[in-house]
Amino acid sequence: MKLFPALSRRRFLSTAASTAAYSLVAHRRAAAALLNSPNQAASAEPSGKWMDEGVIDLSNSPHARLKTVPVRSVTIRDGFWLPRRKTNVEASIPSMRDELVNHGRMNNFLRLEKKTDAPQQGPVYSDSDIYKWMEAVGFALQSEPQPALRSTTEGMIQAVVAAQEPSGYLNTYYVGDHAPQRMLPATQETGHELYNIGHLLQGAIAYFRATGDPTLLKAGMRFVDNCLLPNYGPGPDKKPIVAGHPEIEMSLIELYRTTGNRQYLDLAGYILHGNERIPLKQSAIVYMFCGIPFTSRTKLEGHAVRAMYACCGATDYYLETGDPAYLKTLNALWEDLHKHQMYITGGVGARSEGESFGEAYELPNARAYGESCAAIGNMMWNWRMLAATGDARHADVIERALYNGINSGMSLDGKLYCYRNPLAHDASSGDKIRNPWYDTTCCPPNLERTLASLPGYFYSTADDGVYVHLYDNSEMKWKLHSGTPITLTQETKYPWEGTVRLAVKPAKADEFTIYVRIPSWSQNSTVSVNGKEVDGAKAGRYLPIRRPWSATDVIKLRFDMTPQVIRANPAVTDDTGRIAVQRGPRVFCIEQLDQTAGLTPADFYRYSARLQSETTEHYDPNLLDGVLTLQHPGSYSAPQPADALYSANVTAKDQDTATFLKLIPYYAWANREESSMQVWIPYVRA
Ligand code: FUB
Ligand code: ZN
Repeated sequence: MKLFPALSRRRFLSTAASTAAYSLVAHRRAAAALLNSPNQAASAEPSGKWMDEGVIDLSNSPHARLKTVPVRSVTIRDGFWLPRRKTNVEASIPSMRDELVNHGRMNNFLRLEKKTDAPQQGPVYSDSDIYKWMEAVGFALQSEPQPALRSTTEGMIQAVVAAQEPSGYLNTYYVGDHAPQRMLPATQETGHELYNIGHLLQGAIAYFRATGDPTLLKAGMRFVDNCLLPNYGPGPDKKPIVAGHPEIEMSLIELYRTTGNRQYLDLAGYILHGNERIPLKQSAIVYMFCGIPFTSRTKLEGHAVRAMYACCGATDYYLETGDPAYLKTLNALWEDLHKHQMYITGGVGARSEGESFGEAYELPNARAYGESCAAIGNMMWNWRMLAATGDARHADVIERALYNGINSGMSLDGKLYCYRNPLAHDASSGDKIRNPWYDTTCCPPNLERTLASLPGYFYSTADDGVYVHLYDNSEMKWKLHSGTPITLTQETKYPWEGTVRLAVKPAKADEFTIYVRIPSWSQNSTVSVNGKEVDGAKAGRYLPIRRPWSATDVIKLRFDMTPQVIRANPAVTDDTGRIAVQRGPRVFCIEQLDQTAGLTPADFYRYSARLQSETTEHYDPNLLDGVLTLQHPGSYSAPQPADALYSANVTAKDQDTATFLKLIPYYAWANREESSMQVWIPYVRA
């Protein structure tokens, strides 16, 4: 039996047109009108509500305490993130496109149009990498129109759409000999069909929000409307779904937000619930983080990216439905993340085997997996949790992951990527940590879409005012819920320095609250308004400042950037006897090539740091695109000619040649010649 029998062209068009039957809330009519009239929409200039939608659109989400602001409403100016974002657009996105094309990923689509006879290339999830790249483009275009990039992308979108079957089915792997496997239960477990479509939808929505062009979005909707909704779901007349790699849930909910069609939300809820009609082994339930009710989960386990994406979808579901069972589970999982599973870099996923979470406190350093996608999933999940709760602890995780375990994922020149983000590295192992291409190339376009969407993470609005989450030179031009336009301008050298000047300019004097985030690492923070100190700044909280604001008001924030020596919970045995150094939001590390002791890469683990010693700082504009380095007193044990595997009668002298350790920010490691690296450094008492 064919799962998706081919429709006649006429029936296909009429089915596509039936999407007009959505139940729409009034303010979504403009966007929906575009979606339902292809000719008009394809040529539409950006205008209307879709321009105002954020990284995710929470403007009508009843259980979102915080609402997103449009990506285009925030301009990041010269500071820490601007060069990274510029590199992303000028080097990463174009070079990644070349890599995708050169590795046959576009030919996979063109082959279906008979424009090439090149064989299918790449794993079953290869289509998703094209879609994720398109999402990066979509977000980049939301910040700045780039005609050349847009026109290249339009050509690629045409090729994708042309590869769609009249039934709405779209996948470049499950064609020809593979077609009979479509959506079989076993394929659903491992075949990534819905994962691919989920990424198509996210890419299409970002592109639509950038340009108003719904071409790709309509292709995604055709799959959902024609292949999924009529055939899959609860009830005896429909087939069951198991989302073997969660991703479709959050994208269906974003599609619901974009169109107002409740069926998408309900389908996401059904998938999050799991369906016992597809019996799964316990190991699959753990690994895939799906297949049983999400609300029955009690801990993070299995494949880290799958778990993070499932948590994103579940939080999205909560934001729309307010189902308390979801929030309860999400909070329990978050506690598990925070107490047992997250690296100091915000990375998650300890084990290479199964790319998975380990046991509680299992956080090895050199063997750490810490896939870039998992750290990004962590950020995306915490973004949703922040919206649901308004709790600054989620913004702290976002910042930690962003500055460290995510930012490490892309080289300074924007053309090499980490798949794994270990916290220690032995250069003599031959393991090359940054590469331009991976056959499983999920991480590079994921990093690109994250950097491209970054402006959307700086602020949120709430009924009583506005939240400031992240700090960098920037300007937001948006509006309060009262409708009053507001401009917020940050001037700062954050994260090099801890002061931020925040100029507040409402279009008319108005009373509202500005919630400024006091990072959890800043134990001594001061906040003032127009020179007058405001009491109550507490680390790890938002400080609400409610008053009548007018156009000349200025908030000044001062965060404590003193380098901090961090120890891990003793249960993290891989960190026993070790310390890490953090300054502001950034974690530091030692790279062998910065040290003066002259050890070989394999001897790298002979360094130790002296506890209770003062760390000094030095900004080096010529190193690693300009970095602040730290110097910390330390020592090393020189290799002995007769070093045995085990030696008796060791004296302190054997271990103790004094030196200074030079630390660089973790994100910048592995950007020069191959070098060993450590975040967690063994310590000796001073
Ligand atoms: O399965 C698709 C992606 O490939 C996963 O998210 C990554 O972990 C990698 O396995
Ligand atoms: Zn990845």
